[in-house]
Amino acid sequence: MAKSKFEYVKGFEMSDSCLPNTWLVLRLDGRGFHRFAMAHNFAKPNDILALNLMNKAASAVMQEFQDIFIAYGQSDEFSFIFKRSTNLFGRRASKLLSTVVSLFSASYVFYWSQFMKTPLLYPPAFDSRIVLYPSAKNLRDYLSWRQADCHINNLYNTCFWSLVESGLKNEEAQKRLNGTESSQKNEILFNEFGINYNNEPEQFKKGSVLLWENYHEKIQSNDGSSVGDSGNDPGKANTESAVGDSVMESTREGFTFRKRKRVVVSHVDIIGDSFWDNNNLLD
Ligand code: DGT
Ligand code: MG
Ligand code: MG
Ligand code: MG
Repeated sequence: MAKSKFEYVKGFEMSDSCLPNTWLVLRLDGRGFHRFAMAHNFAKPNDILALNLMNKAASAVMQEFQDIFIAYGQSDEFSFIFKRSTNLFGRRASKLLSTVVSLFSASYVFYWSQFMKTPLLYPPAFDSRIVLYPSAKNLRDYLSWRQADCHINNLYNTCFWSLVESGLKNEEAQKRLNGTESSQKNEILFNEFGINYNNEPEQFKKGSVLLWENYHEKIQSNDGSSVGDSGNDPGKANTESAVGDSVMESTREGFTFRKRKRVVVSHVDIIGDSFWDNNNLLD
């Protein structure tokens, strides 16, 4: 068929495919979540349910885009790291950004009522950007930067809200903490509020790390009766089974197993070497 005379307009579209063979980091961040958190009465400084909702939405993104091999989240942000070799959407930045951020936002709203006790009062939005990192060191430094940010903010916020709870006005608490070192904030927490910062929940101090984990799903006993999905308990907040990638595997002890993978959430240190030594993620 002949092209219409209008078709030339397509030539105005800009190519925005990302440099090949680089780690593709997509970070999204809640828009105006200072206000959003207040409007929805988020617990201060950390609302565990809101943080778990963020993890749920991020899991949904990983399920859909399995070239994401690690995701890291804290506060109102999430970073998704795609394999260096990914060719998803031809590595087109606008296509990747718009699809991931809209799936994340839709999932956040879709799962809201499963996590939150208050009704959703207005639609949340998230911004997003892509940054490409050419070396493993750059990528690790990026993730270290985000996790260090989580720790710094959490220490500050834990201190700030303890001071406010003890009777200080917001401005007074801010003034008190102005210019203080980490060690001084630790001392304030310990001496004035009996809080040992080291004992604060790992999720608040370190944020959330989402990884793929392989497992064997028991699907059938030798008498042909099916058994429950042993690996995908919906009551378990920290795991999500992947769909569409199962491979019939083996029969052992009268049971048939299927090899599957699922997203697992942990709150581990990703700044030091041991995480990277124990997980073979950077080829
Ligand atoms: P933006 O990103 O420039 O549109 O503006 P915001 O307001 O989203 O600022 P941002 O992203 O730098 O900081 C995140 C805000 O979200 C911060 O004011 C604290 C709030 N927030 C995030 N998680 C929690 C939480 O678990 N509890 C409470 N109370 N607030 C939270
Ligand atoms: Mg921001
Ligand atoms: Mg934000
Ligand atoms: Mg933020």
